[in-house]
Amino acid sequence: MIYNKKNKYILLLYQMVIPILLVSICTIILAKDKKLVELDLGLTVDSVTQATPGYSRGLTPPHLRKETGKKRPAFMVVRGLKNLALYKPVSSKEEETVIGDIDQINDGIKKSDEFNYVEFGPSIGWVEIDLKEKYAVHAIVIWHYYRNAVIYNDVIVQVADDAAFSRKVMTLFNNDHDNSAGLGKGRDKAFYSRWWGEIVDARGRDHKGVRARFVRVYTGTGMEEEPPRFVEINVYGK
Ligand SMILES: [Ca+2]
Ligand SMILES: [Ca+2]
Repeated sequence: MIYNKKNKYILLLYQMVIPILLVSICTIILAKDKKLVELDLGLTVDSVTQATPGYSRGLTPPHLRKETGKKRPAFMVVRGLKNLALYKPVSSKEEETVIGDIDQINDGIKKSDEFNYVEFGPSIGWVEIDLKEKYAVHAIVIWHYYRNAVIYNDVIVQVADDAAFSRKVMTLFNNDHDNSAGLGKGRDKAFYSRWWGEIVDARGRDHKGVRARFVRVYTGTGMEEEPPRFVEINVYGK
């Protein structure tokens, strides 16, 4: 090749400009993919009972989260998440429910009225949802019965690779501050069940979520001896 000024510029183009362009294009694509959006829980007037029940009297457990009265900050997630729990197989520690059918836990209905909840006997139990395959789980949202102001004890949320919870068990939330459930002391706060649901964060620092197939939500009785009652559980992932 005859080395002249024109060839020099062409070589420079190949060696520097094109790689820079390629890196820039990839960066833009990745940034677009990582752009976060607010998790839409479908909290419309028609889909939840937007009542604000009064506070129970005299309940001041040391680990109760203070309610500010302000709207919860937007929970930002990667694009493309959906409720993977909807209509998937659901089971519980107790064979029988006291009120309702266990399938109501993930039927998509979040209203807290006299027909739309599942009640279990008065002990610490759990409900489990089989997502049918492994997914990246980013958030688990729980609606306990919220028509009355109830603080449920021992809310523990775990994910695992098997139904018996023996493989790759990960605890994502635990507010059992005195270890009465026997799964270890939890540092998470107790909370009043509310119509906006309790979000358990599984996003991780890099927004990759937590890979799992099975989700378990433990719940004890309420602090005023209310029986464990579930309205709905959503599992957001992809
Ligand atoms: Ca439901
Ligand atoms: Ca406890």
